[in-house]
Amino acid sequence: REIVVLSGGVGGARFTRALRDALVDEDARIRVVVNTADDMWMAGLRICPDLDSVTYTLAGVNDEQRGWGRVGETERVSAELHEWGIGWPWFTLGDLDLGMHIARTSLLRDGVPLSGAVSRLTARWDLGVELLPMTDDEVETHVLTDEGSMHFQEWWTRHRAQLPARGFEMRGAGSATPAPGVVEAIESADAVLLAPSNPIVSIGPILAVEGIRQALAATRAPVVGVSPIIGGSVVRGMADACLTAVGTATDAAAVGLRYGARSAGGVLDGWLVDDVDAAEVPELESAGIASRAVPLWMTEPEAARALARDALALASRRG
Ligand code: GDP
Ligand code: FO1
Ligand code: CA
Repeated sequence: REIVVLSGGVGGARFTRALRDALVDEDARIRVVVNTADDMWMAGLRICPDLDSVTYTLAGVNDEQRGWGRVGETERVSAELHEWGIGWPWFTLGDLDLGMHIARTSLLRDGVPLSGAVSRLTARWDLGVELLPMTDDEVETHVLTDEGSMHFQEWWTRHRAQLPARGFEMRGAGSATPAPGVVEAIESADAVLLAPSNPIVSIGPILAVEGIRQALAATRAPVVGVSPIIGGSVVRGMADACLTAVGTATDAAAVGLRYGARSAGGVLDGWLVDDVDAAEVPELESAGIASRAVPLWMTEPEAARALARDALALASRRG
C-alpha cells in the first residue's frame, strides 16, 4: 500500500509519526510531501522549519515540549550570533539544529537540490517514511499587515501573530515546480492524506505549486483530510489568525469547505472532523465531501494512531 501525506510542521509531524506507527506491521510505503514556504535564509544558512520538525519528530530527537528544534539543545552559538547582531534577536537557532542547517546549506552550495539534501540528511535515521520537499525552488510565505509585508517567520516569532494579517503571499509559488518524486508519488498512491496542518500557511503553499494541485485533481487515489480545528478553535499555533485573514471561519466544516470537494474542483474526497463537531458532517456530505466524526486529539500516541487508521478507513470508503 502506498500512502502520501501532505504536511506542515508540528501537526503534520505528529500525524505522520502516528500513521507510520499504526502501519508498522504492514508493508506500507509512506511518502510525505512537506511544506517549504516557512523556509528562510538566516546567517547565511537555509532554515527549513517544517522539514526539520518532521525529521526530528520521526527520528525521536525533537523537543516535544517546546515544539521545535532538538531535545537537549544548547544555544551558545546563537548567543554569539546575537552579540554580533547577526540574524534576528528574537529567533534562536539551537546548536544541534545549527548542525542540520550547516550540513544542508553546504550541500545546497555544492549544487545539490533541496530534495537531494533532504534524502541525504534524513538517511542518518531510520525514519520509516520518505520525506519530499514540495519543491526544490525557493518559496517564501510573506504576510501582508498594516505595517507592510514581512516574512511569515517574523510575523509569527516576533509578533506572535498579534499584528493583524490582511493576506498572504506565497512568493515564488507561482513559478515553482514540484520536487522530483512528488507528482509520481501522488499519481501512484492508494491514498493521499492531508495532515491536520495549518490550511493556509502549511497546506496552502503545497497546493499553490501548480503541478501538485494538478496531480491531486488527477490521481485515482482518494484524498482525505484531517481537520486541524476542533470545536471552533486551533489546538496550537496561529491557524485562527491565518483563517481570519482570508475570511474563513475557525471551524472544521468551514476549513473542509474551503478545501472543497474534488468532484467540484476542490481537493477533498473526505474530511475527518472531531466528535464535538459531529453536527457539521451533513453540511460537508451535502457539499460532496464524505465526512465522519472521530476523536481528533493526538495528545496520546494510541489516540493518534487510531486517528491515522480512521483517515485510512475513510479513504477506503471512497476508494
Ligand atoms: P506547524 O507548521 O508547526 O505550524 O504545524 P502544522 O501546520 O503541521 O500543524 C499546525 C496545526 O496542527 C495547528 O493549526 C493545530 O490546529 C493542529 N494540531 C496540533 N495538534 C493537533 C491535534 O492533536 N489534533 C488535531 N486535529 N490538530 C492538531
Ligand atoms: N519559533 C519561535 O517561536 N522562536 C524561535 O526562536 C524559533 C526558532 C526556530 C528555529 C528553527 C526552526 O526550525 C524553528 C524555529 N521556530 C521558532 C519554530 C517556527 O518559527 C515555527 O513554529 C514554524 O515555522 C511554524 O511552522
Ligand atoms: Ca509551518
